[in-house]
Amino acid sequence: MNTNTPLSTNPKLLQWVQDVAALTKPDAIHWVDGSEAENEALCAKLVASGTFIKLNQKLWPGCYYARSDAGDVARVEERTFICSKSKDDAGPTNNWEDPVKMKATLTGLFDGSMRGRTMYVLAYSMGPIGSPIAANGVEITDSPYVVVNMRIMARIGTAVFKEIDKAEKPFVPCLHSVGAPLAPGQKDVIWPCNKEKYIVHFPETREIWSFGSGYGGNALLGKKCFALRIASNMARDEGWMAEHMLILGFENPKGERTYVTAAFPSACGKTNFAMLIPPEGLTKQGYKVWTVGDDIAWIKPVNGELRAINPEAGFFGVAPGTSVKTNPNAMASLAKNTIFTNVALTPDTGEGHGVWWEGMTDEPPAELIDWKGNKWTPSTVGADGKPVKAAHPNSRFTAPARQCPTIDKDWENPAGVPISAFIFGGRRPDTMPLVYQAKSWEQGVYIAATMGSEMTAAAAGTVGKVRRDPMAMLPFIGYHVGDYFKHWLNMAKLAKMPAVFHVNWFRKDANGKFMWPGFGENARVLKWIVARAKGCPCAKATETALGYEPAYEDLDWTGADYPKAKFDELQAVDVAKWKAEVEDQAIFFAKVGAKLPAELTAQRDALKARLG
Ligand code: O2Y
Ligand code: MN
Repeated sequence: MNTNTPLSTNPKLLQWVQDVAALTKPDAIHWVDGSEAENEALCAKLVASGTFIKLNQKLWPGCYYARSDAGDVARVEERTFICSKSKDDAGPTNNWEDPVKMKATLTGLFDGSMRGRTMYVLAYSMGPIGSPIAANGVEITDSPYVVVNMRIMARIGTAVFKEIDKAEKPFVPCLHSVGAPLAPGQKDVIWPCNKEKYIVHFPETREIWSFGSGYGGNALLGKKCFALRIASNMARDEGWMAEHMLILGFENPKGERTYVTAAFPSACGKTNFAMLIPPEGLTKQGYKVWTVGDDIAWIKPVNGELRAINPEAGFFGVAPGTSVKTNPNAMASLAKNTIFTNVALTPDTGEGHGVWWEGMTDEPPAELIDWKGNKWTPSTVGADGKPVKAAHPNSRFTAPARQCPTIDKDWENPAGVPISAFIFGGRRPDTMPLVYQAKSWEQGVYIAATMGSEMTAAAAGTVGKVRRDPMAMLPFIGYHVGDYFKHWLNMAKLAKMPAVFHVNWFRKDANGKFMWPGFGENARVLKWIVARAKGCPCAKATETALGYEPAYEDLDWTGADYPKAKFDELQAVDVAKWKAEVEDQAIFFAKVGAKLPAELTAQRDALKARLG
C-alpha cells in the first residue's frame, strides 16, 4: 500500500494503524505532519475534488468554502452512543449499546469503508503540547476536510507524534470514516457521507468510533467526542473536570485579570460572551475582557486552586448572527485562514466568491448562492411560501483562536489560568433573574444541575419549552448523570471551589420584548460577579430566597440609562413561578433516579422552604 514515512515509533500506535488499514482497506496511508506545505496540498486536493471553493483571496486571504450534504449538517444526538459495559454506567441521559455488540456492528461497517480513499493518521493534542492539563488523541480519518479543520481546531502533527512517542504516552484512538468507499473509477461526490451514522464512545477503553458523517462535532473528534464525552470519564477517574464552558479574563483598571468560566447551552451566546467588549462607560475606566476559550474548559486542581486550559486551538462558531455589531472580535478572527461551511456565497467577481450569512449585514446582498448551491435573492421563498435562508442556521466558521484580537496572553499557558467563578445560564423568558449568586458550593452544584433553557428552532423539541440541560452538558456527559453530579460535589474535597453565579440575558416583558440589552452590557453584570468572587467589600448584595442578588446601585451603570424600575423587575423573585420551576426540576431529578445525590434533594427542599 502507498504510504509516506510513519511519523511515530509508538508500537501501540503502529499496530493500531496497521489493524485499521487491514479493516478499512484504503488505497493509501498518509501520516499528517501538520506543515504549511501539507495543508496547502490538502486544500488544493479538496478544491480539485469540488469539496472546497477557494474564496476571493483579496477579501478572504487563506479562506475556503465547503457545502455539505443536506443530510449532514449538525451533530446527531440520536445517533450518539455511550457503550459502557454496564447500561447503568451510561445512565438515563445517554443512548447505550453493549460494547461487544456495537464493536461487531461497527467492524462490519468499517470493513472496506475507506476503499478508493486515503487514510490519514492525525495526532493531536488537546491543550498546549506537553501541558500537564493537556491530553493526546490520534484520529484516523478518510476525510481530508476533517484533517484541515482539525489543523485549526487542535495542535496537530509531528510535534504531537513525538510527544506520544515519549515514554509511550497514552493517546485516545479516534477512528472516523465518512462511510463512502469508492469503486475503481467511481467519481466522488463533493461531500461524501453515509445515511447511516454512528458516533460511538467506549468509556472504559477510551476509544471513539465515528461512521457516516463528515460534519462538525460528528467528525472533528477532538471536540465534543474527546474533549467532553471521553474526557468527562477521564476527569471523574482522575479528579478533574472536563466542561462545556468558555473561559475569559476580566481586567480591571489596575491591569489585574480575574478568570471565570461560563456554561451556557448551545445557541445561548457563549462565543459572544467570551469575546465581549464592555460598554464605553467601563472601557473608559480601563475594564477589558480577554478570551481564553469559547466552548470547552479542562479544569484541574493544582495546589488547592482550580486551573483551566482551553483544550482547543480554534473556534468552530455559528456564522448566522455574527457581525461587526454583535461580535467584532469573532469577525476579526475569521477574516483570514478560515474554513466556512454551509454559509452563502456572494457572486464571483472574477477574483472569486465572498461569503455571507443572515445577520452579517443589516441588508442582504441582492444576489447570492445559498448553502444548497441554488441562486438566492432576498425574495426567494420555498415550496411552503416561506422565505428561504441563504445560510444554514448551523453554518460554521472554523477560525484559528490566535487570530482573535482579544486572545488572552495566557491562553496557551501550559499551567492554565486560575478560576475564580463559575457562571451558569440559559435562555429563560421568565422566572430567572438577570443574576444571582449561590451561597455555597452545594447550592451552586444544585443551580447548575437544574439549569434549563428554552428550546429554539435549532434544537429538536417543542420551541419555547424549557429543556433541563445540567451544566450545559446534557449531550456531552459521557457517563451516568447522577455520578456526574456526585463528582462535582466531590471536587470540593480536592480544591477551593469558585463562587457560583446564575445569569439570564433572555428575560422578556409582557410584550415579548427582551428586557436586557445583552452583548457588551453584560460586562456590568460580569464586573459585579468578579468583585463578589474576589470577596471585594465593594460588591454589595442582598440575601433573597435564591441566594445573593445585587440591588440596582450595586452595578456600575457608568454611561448607561437603564431604568431602576426595569432592573428591579428583572431581579424580582416571582414566588409562584419559582414554585412551578421547582416542580419542573423535580421531573428531571426523577429521571436521574437513584443516583441523584442526597445533597441536591436537600438543596431543593431548602429552596422550597425559603420560597414558603
Ligand atoms: O453541529 C455541530 O456539529 C457543531 S455543535 C457545536 C459546535 C461548536 C461549539 N459548540 C457546539 C455545541 O453544540 O455545543
Ligand atoms: Mn458547544
